[in-house]
Amino acid sequence: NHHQSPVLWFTGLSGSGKSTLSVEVEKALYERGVHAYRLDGDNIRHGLNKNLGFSPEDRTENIRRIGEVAKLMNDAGLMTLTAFISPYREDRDNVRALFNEGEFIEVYTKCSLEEAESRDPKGLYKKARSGEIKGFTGVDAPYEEPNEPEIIVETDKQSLEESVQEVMDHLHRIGAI
Ligand code: GGZ
Repeated sequence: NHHQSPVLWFTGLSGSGKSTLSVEVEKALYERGVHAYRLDGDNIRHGLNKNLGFSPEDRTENIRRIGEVAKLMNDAGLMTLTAFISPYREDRDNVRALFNEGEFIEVYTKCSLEEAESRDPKGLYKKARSGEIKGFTGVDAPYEEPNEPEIIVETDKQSLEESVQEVMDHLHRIGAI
């Protein structure tokens, strides 16, 4: 029953700004002396989960493992940030259930498909539209919006700075920082 740091679970479409925002929030936390660690595709999908692809089953397993890792890091006392599409509501809710009330903070990086697709930093939407990639989230695979996320940032309407501030304000409000 000691004080627990929360996990910030960023969810949203590819190109919605999960990584960008989580990196900036991690920086803002660092500047305040908060020990945080970020899980993203680079350190998870290339390592622990490199045997997983993008089928519905593999995405579910991806999110399950990330949830368990986030739980371990949280037990170790770190504030944990995760940046994965996590397209299925049930998978996110299963992760939420690993944590105490208030410790799981779902951050929805809400962004229209049109905007996310126009950003297309890696050209993946283009490949999905041409059929080169099958089962791409938002094109021919689902994204289930959170019903009651703790935080919604509208990355196609607000600036990155505003979004960072919104997350930091929330953490302040709940006494996490
Ligand atoms: C969605 C895919 C796919 C498919 C490869 N669908 O923009 P990115 O490149 O950097 O982010 C996407 C990333 C998604 O991996 P996650 O682990 O976050 O997905 S999930 O939570 O659904 O398991 C994208 C790239 O991997 N990518 N193929 N078919 N995104």
